[in-house]
Amino acid sequence: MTSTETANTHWDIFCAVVDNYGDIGVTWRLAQQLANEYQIDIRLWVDDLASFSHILPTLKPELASQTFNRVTIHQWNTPLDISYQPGAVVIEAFACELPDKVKDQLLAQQQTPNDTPPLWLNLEYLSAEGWVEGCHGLPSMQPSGIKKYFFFPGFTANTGGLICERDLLKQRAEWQSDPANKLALFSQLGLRGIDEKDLVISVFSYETAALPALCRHWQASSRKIHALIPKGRSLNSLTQLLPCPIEELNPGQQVVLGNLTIHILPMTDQPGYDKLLWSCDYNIVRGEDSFLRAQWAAKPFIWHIYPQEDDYHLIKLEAFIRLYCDNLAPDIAKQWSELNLAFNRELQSEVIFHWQQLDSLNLPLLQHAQKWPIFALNDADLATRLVQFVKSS
Ligand code: TRH
Repeated sequence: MTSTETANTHWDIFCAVVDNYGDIGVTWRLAQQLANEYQIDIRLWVDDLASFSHILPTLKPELASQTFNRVTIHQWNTPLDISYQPGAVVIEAFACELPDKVKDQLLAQQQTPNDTPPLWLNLEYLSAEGWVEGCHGLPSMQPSGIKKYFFFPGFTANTGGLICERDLLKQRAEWQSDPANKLALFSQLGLRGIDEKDLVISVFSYETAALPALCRHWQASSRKIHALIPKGRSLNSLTQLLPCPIEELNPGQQVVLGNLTIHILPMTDQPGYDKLLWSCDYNIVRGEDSFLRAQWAAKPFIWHIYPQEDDYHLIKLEAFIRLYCDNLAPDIAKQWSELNLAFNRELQSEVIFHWQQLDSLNLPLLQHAQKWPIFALNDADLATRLVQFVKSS
């Protein structure tokens, strides 16, 4: 679909914030990419603008509608108190239930001769599991007689792909080609005392006993290590290492523990967070969106996956590990897999052991991380595949 063909046919994206920032993080990136790269008029409906404002600090949560970066953002209240005008596509993100008004409208259009409701899609969570290929793009007939299609992001050519803006990898490579960029960013974030040769690790995880274990290990490291941690859930696991209650910590503050310095970070907007990931030597990330952005950063990372019932998340983690390690030398693959599994299972001594083992293999791990994005993207990113899917449906 060319930009001309998509012009003036708006799409609606509905996002319910479950918890944390991942749902809105993913939909916000997708909305901007569709608007900017495909000139689609996007209306993003969000039920929790206060959460959204953590990753878009200039957003005004009290406004019913506002426009940022060519995307119109609407407060999604129940019942819907802003009129919904049907467009070409309606996307419900992560199985959020569409508002009744929207469903009624789809049904009315279905029953009107010569009228067709928008193409209805459910954007699913990202998974590297094999079954995703078989389910991607399948329709499900709703009781109203309207088809809803399931769009599954994924790492292979037969899935919906991965969110990655057109120039992102180029911008990242340019940024990383000059070490002055990372040092300027650290200073802009109010971080002091970071030398170019120090090891810098960003930490954005959930609570886990693996984190204080690693911090104690880093404390005794022969090299200076800086852990950059935004105010949030990671710090809940570090209370015993902190000099004061978490509420009293301020961005820019440092906690020095031997050769480890913990820097308290402000939350930044998404472009700022991307640059942080590009600038660190190692990134500890979580959920879905930061996990993917760490891959685009082309640096080694640990993935703290969102915990699910019955440890189902470990199956998802293992599926990704299999894919990521496919072309990795067996000794590195083993240490990197075990490190990720131990981190997620909160196995403290194992985490330290595998971190140490991996230390001497850092260069080949970095080289793998640099090659991975092109391999993971296959022929097209998620927005491109989504536009193609709409065109062919
Ligand atoms: O916040 P998360 O834990 O979100 C999770 C996952 O998406 C999970 O799959 C979902 O089920 C659950 O929410 C409800 O982690 P995630 O996905 O990494 O999202 C964080 C977002 O916050 C991401 O878009 C990056 C952004 N971010 C910033 O913009 N600035 C920052 O300073 C930081 C630390 C993050």
